[in-house]
Amino acid sequence: MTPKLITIERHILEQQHSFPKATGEFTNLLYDIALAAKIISREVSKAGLAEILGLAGEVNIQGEQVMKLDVFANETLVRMNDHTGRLCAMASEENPDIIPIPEQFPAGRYVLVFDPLDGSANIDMNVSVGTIFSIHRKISDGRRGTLEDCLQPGYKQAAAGYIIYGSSTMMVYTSGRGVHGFTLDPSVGEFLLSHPNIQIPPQGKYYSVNEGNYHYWSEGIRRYVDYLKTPDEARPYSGRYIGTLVADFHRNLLAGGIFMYPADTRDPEKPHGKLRLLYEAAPLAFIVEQAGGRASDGRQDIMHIQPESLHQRVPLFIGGREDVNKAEQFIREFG
Ligand code: AFP
Repeated sequence: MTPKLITIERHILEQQHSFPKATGEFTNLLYDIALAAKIISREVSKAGLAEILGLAGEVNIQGEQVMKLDVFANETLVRMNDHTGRLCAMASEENPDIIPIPEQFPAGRYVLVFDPLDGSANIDMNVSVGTIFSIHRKISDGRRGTLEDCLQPGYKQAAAGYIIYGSSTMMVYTSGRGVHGFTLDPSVGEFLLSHPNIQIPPQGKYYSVNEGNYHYWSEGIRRYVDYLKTPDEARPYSGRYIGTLVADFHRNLLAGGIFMYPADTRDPEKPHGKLRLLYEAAPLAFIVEQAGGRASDGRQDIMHIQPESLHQRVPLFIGGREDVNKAEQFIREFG
C-alpha cells in the first residue's frame, strides 16, 4: 500500500483534535513556526551564494544591506509570532532579555523560546545548521508575559521541536504524543510526514562529542569515552561530530547513539559546559524522552532542572536510554 501524504498542518490538526478543549491557538502557533522555518530554509539554501550576491553584513549588488543569517532567522521568528495573539512573550538565544509582545498587539496564552540558527559557525562551510524551539504555557498573572513564563522546567513544555537545514530540510516535533518528522518538499513548499513515531534505540552505535576537549573533562567522562572505544561485543562505538547540535542529535535520534557536551574545567566561565538549558538542552530532552531515550546533565534529568536565568548553561548527555544510563554510572563512580 502506498503511504498517505500527510502535511504538517493536517498532522498537527489531527493531534489536537484529540484534545476536546483545544482552541486551535496551539495548532496555529506550530504552523507559524513551520512557516518561519520555510523562509529560513530558503535563505540558508542560498548561503553559499553570499560571496557572489553580496556578503552578509555588506551591501549586495542591488545596493541592499545583506543581513547575517542568524540575525535573519531571529527576526523571521520574531516577526512571524509577535502579532498573532498566540504568545505572551518570547526568548531567543540571540537576545539578552525576554522579547515582549509589542503593546499594540494582543497577548496570548503561550511562550516561545528558541535558538534561531544553531551551529551558525558552520554555515560558511556548507554544513547543516538548525533551529530549535520550545513552547510553554503562560503561568504568570497579568496580561503580558514575564521572565517567570520563560524560566519553566522542561517537563512543563507543551511542545518542542527542531528544524534541520541539511541535505533536505526537516522539521521534527513533539507535543507529548510521540516524535514526528516532516521533510520539506521545496517544489510545493509543504512539510510532508516522512518519519512518523520516531524511536531511538536504547543502545546505539555512535557517540558524538568534541574529543578535542578530552583533557579538560572530569575523570568519569574521560573513562566513559575510553570505554566506548574499547572493543567488546557491542563496542567500539563509531565517533560522529560535526559541531551543530541539531545535526549531531538528529543523526543519533535516527541511527542510535549518544551526544555529549560535558562540563569543561578549562574555562571557569563555563563550568557547566557550553549548551544552553532553555534553547538547546530542554527542547531536545523533551523530544528524546518522547522517542524513548533520555537526557541528563550527568546527575539528573534535564527535564527537571529549574532554570534560574535565560542563558543558563548545562552539561548535556542525550541519546539512547542505556547509553545515557551508562554515562551517568561512570560520572557517579569517578566524578
Ligand atoms: P554556534 O551556534 O555558535 O555555532 O554553536 C553551536 C553549538 O552551540 C552547538 O550547536 C554545537 O553542538 C556546539 O556549539 C559545538 O561546540 P564546539 O565547537 O565547542 O564543539
